[in-house]
Amino acid sequence: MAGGGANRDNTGMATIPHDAAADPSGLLSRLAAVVGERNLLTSAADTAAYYTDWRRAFSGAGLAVVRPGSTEEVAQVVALCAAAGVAVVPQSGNTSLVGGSVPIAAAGGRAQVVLSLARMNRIRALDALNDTVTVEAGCVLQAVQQAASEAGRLFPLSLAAEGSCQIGGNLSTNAGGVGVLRYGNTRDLVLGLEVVLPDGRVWNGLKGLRKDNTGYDLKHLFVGAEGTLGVITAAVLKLFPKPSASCTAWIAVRDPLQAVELLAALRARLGDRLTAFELISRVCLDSVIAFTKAKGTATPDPLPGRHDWYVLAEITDGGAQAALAERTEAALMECAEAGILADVALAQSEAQAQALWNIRETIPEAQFANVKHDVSVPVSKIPQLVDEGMAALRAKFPGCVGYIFGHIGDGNLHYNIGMADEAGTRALMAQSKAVNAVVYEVLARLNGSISAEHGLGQLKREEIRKHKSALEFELMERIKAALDPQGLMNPGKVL
Ligand code: FAD
Ligand code: 2HG
Ligand code: ZN
Repeated sequence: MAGGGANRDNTGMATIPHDAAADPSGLLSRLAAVVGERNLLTSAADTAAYYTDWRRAFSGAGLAVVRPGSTEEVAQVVALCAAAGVAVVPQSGNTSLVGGSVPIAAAGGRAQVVLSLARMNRIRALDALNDTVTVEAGCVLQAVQQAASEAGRLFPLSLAAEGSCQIGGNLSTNAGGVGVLRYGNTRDLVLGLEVVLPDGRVWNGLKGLRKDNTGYDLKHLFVGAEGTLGVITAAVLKLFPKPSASCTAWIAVRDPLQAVELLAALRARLGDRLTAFELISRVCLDSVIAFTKAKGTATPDPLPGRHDWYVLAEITDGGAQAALAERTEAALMECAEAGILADVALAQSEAQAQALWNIRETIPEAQFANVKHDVSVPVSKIPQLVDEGMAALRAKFPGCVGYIFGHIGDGNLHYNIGMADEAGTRALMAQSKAVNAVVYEVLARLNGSISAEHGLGQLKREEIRKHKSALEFELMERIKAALDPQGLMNPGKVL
């Protein structure tokens, strides 16, 4: 990139001269003038990480990566792109599993820039008495959890990517994770938003109100929109009392039916104290054991015997640890006596609890390559989804293995299909669409969803056409056209 002093262009804006051949419209110079030269990345080395997704399944090139540091800068960047007819791909932590956060490979001739929110990472305010925190969109989720904890509160969104995903991405995907059973999805955790609209205007909806019935609730348009309607720059998030007691149990169950029965039994005994309830198949545990062994660390099997299915449950409460432990042990004992669990290990320390959670959170990395499905059905239909889906898959792809795990308490399973060996899995991945078709057929019968948490991005953009009505698409397209008539926000995603 050429250096040199700033000039004035015909808008009166300061510009930094660029190599004219690489920047025929002068847009890059204008963007650099807004964000500073060092926050406009154009070289292959600097931009590579922004143009490829976490699983290295999607790649596309942009004109540049722009890294604004304030809402005002985001607004100017978006306005400049709109004036130049250049598309904007908002990006937070780039942990999207559906290719939502990177430029599409073929944008129909339209240039794209990646707008990274990473520099907008300030906690603007924490109102402990209102139980709210106001954060910029580029705050890493873990930093928000930490800020809440330091104020004696809980921000309950929690997922394996929490060390790198950012609040703007969480909001834009309406992320789920392991706390949904008790606290809901990200949509349930937001009270207000600040958004830069596709024409560069700023909507300030940063209200910390729990009640506000003054017309359409605009914030919910942007939650789960995957960056197709505007750029979220800040949010007011709900905080909760920080639990003072916590129990973590690794429970062996016969099958998914027993897991669902156990969920009902534990909820009846523990109520909302049951905060997480994750299903883990034995093959997933085995894959974590093998994965960590290959990296030089051991993952001990939490129970002495082998079982086909496990549940990782977390129970939290205020009050004394001893009281919660007693209540939890009594509930688990009753379930064991009633024959709705096969064995259980209750963590005796925070370190033991963390070790159990490490197993769960390592699964996505250990299961990096297979045919992924992020599906949901009513909780009561989970056993059918597993049994009927796997029977249909085995009939069509003999020897296939269901690397199934996930948020069974929310009816959401990561229904990932591979073979027993890597080469077989690679061959199966080449037939992904045929594998998807089998799972989606069962899902349709059970009235489920093909995307429970990761969104549509570019991965499921075509497929979703088969699963929603024409009326639903008409309404979505009208909303898109009303907010983004030029179609500049994250093209090729969702719609
Ligand atoms: P990105 O990947 O950068 O972006 C995601 C989408 O949001 C893109 O479409 C992007 O254009 C848009 N976007 C990003 N920022 C903004 C913004 N400020 N304004 C407008 N649009 C924006 N997801 C779950 O729901 N539950 C899980 O349990 C879960 N676990 C995961 C575990 C691992 C190991 C990984 C890699 C992913 C996991 N995910 C999970 C998926 C992913 O982490 C979530 O979708 C997360 O919310 C994305 O956040 P991000 O900051 O990485 O967003
Ligand atoms: C999780 O719950 C994520 O860990 C990732 O949603 C799911 O890797 C997956 O399939
Ligand atoms: Zn998940």
